[in-house]
Formats: sequence, structure tokens, C-alpha cells
Amino acid sequence: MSKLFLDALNGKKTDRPPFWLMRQAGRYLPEYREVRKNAKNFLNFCYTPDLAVEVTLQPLRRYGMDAAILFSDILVIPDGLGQSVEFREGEGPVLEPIRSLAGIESLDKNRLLDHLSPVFETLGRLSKEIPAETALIGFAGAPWTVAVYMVEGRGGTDCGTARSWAYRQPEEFQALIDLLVESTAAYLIEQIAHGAEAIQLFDSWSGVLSESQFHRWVVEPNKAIVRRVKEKYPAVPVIGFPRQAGLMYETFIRETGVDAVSLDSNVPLEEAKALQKICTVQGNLDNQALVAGGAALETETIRILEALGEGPFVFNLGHGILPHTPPEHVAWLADAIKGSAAGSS
Ligand code: 1CP
Repeated sequence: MSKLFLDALNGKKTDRPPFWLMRQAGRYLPEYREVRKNAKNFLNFCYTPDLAVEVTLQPLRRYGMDAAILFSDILVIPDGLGQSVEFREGEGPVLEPIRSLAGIESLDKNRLLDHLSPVFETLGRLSKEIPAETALIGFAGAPWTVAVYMVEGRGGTDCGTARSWAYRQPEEFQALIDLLVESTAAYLIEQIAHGAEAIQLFDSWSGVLSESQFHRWVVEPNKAIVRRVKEKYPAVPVIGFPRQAGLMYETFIRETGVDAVSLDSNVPLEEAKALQKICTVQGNLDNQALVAGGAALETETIRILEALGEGPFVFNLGHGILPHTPPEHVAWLADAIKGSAAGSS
């Protein structure tokens, strides 16, 4: 059976745009909060296939998205490499920061895939449990974004420690990025072997870099991972997400070889339309419009569908769904997209 989401990623124009939402599993859903209440340790939650399968399926049951995304986190890679990673309530992730070559050398890539085997089990089970028309997305953080967390030790910074290290000691920083390229490619290849049908690489902090640094730490590592994954699985589409890359989006698409690009909400729709001529685009509803609902949500949704709906296009947000998003606004959005088939009014 052909899957709408995979058709769009393969550059086909579809009768209506397929959709899924970044962070579609999460705290805005009461049934997620219920599961999370009994799973205090977030990483253990990610490594428990029964729970990870259940919360991956929750948004599909309500809204029938065209794709399921594996429930996990980008920080399972540093955890799998042996860095200390903890998720604290109300604070987000906290890591023991790595700021020297010795720190990089203390990481052990040989334990990674064994450590992450529960994730592969989750994918194997999901590929059997999701509806036949739904695609399964695997993912990882891209090296720059994961390195930012590894070096800064937490989120919510201006990435200054990582940016400064990358300028002062580029060979050292390169060693960290190289380790992440290798680990991430191996991890994604294993995800595909266990049932992932498409891959998204999240480079959430790519927007803080200058042109030269963007090229070295975002374009080159994403390109290297795409090449390795495609060597093994040429037919599996890869979505790049160099968030807030602005004028660098086009270079990113042309140089990395991604099949699709996820656009943040700052990208003008005219520009998104131009990018659609070189690859499938995904995005880019403002997550605050989804919180607001009503006329604001309707206007924004229609603008996007009118500009990009002819495809190849995947409807999504510009960044993850916010925890205080009313579930009924998501229901309205799902209906609006499903009702937007070419020719229907
Ligand atoms: O229940 C909770 O309190 C945990 C909240 C949560 C969730 C639901 C975190 C902590 N991670 C996740 C799941 C997650 N993370 C998914 C699952 C699939 C889905 O989309 O439904 C995915 C794809 C991610 C990816 C992720 N984690 C990114 C990249 C995308 C983005 O939002 O930019 C990043 C940057 C993270 C780090 C992270 N994990 C969790 C938090 C609170 C953060 C952000 C911390 C910060 O502000 O820097």
C-alpha cells in the first residue's frame, strides 16, 4: 500500500498534504501525562518499549496523523556514549559538560548500539502495530545540536561555550563532531533495520552559527550522515531540519542531499514555495497559532495550505508542539488538513 507521507517525501504531489506534528506525543495530551506520572526517570521511560510504543500511538488514535515518530529523545546518544545525562522536572536536561579532548576521549562508542537496543525493539513493535497507511519516522539530533547539549550541559543557553570552543580549538571540536557523525549514522542505520521508513535529523540550534561555522558544523556533518545512511539504504528518505537557518536553507538542501527540509515558522511562504522546487518541504505552522486556536489558527493554516498545498509538501509545525496546547485545537487542525484534498472546498 502506498503511504501518503512517503509519497510526498519521494517528491510526489499528493491529493492532500500528509501531516504529523513535531512532539506530537507529549505533555499536551492527558493520556501522556498519565503514563509519565508513573515513569519518573525520562530516559528509562524512553528505554521501556511498552511505554514508548504506547505514547507513540496516543496521538495517532486521536488525530490519525500520516506518520508516527518514534518516542525517544536526541540526548540518548550522549547517554549511550557514557556521558551523564539527567532530565530534571521543570528544568529539562542536565549533562555533565564535556569541555576538553580528555572529555571527548572518555566517551565510548562501542557501547552505543547495545545501550540503545530498547529503542530498536520499540521500532520493531511499532512497525507491526501502526495502521497500514501510516509511516514510521526514526530520528536523531544532528551533531552540532547534540554537541551543544554535551558541551553546555543544559538547554536554554546561547550556545556560547560550544561556539567559542569550535573557534578556538577547531581540531578538538572536530573530534567531537566526527564521533557524533559516526555514532549517529550507525544509530540511524540500525533504526531503519528495525522498521523506520524515513529519518529526520533535528539541528535545532543551527541558527546561531555564522556562515563559515554553519558550513563546517551543520552542512558537513548532516551531509556525511546522509551519505552513510544512503550507502546502506538508498531508498529511505531523510528530512533535514536546520532550524532558523534563514538564508542558509537553500545551501543546506543543495549540499547535504536531504530528500526534504523542515522549515521553521520564520521562513516566508514565498521562500518556502521556491525551496519546494528543489525538494519536498515540511512545515511551518507557528506553534503559538496552534495554542491560540480560533481565527488565528484558521488564517495561518489556510495561508500555508494555499501556498504549499500542491506539493510536494508535508504539513507540520515550525517547531515542537507546546505543552499548554489545547488538544481540541489539534483536532481542528487535523480535520482542516484532511479536508483540504485538491478539488474539495
Ligand atoms: O515529559 C516530559 O516532561 C519530557 C518532555 C520531552 C518529550 C516529550 C522531552 C524532554 N523530550 C521529548 C520527546 C522528544 N524529543 C521527541 C519525541 C517524538 C515526538 O516528536 O513526539 C523528539 C523528536 C524530541 C527531540 C528533541 N529533544 C529535540 C529536537 C527538536 C526540538 O524540539 O528542537 C531537542 C532539542 C530535545 C531536547 C529536549 N528534550 C526534552 C526537553 C525539555 C528538551 C529541550 C531542552 C531545551 O530547551 O533545550
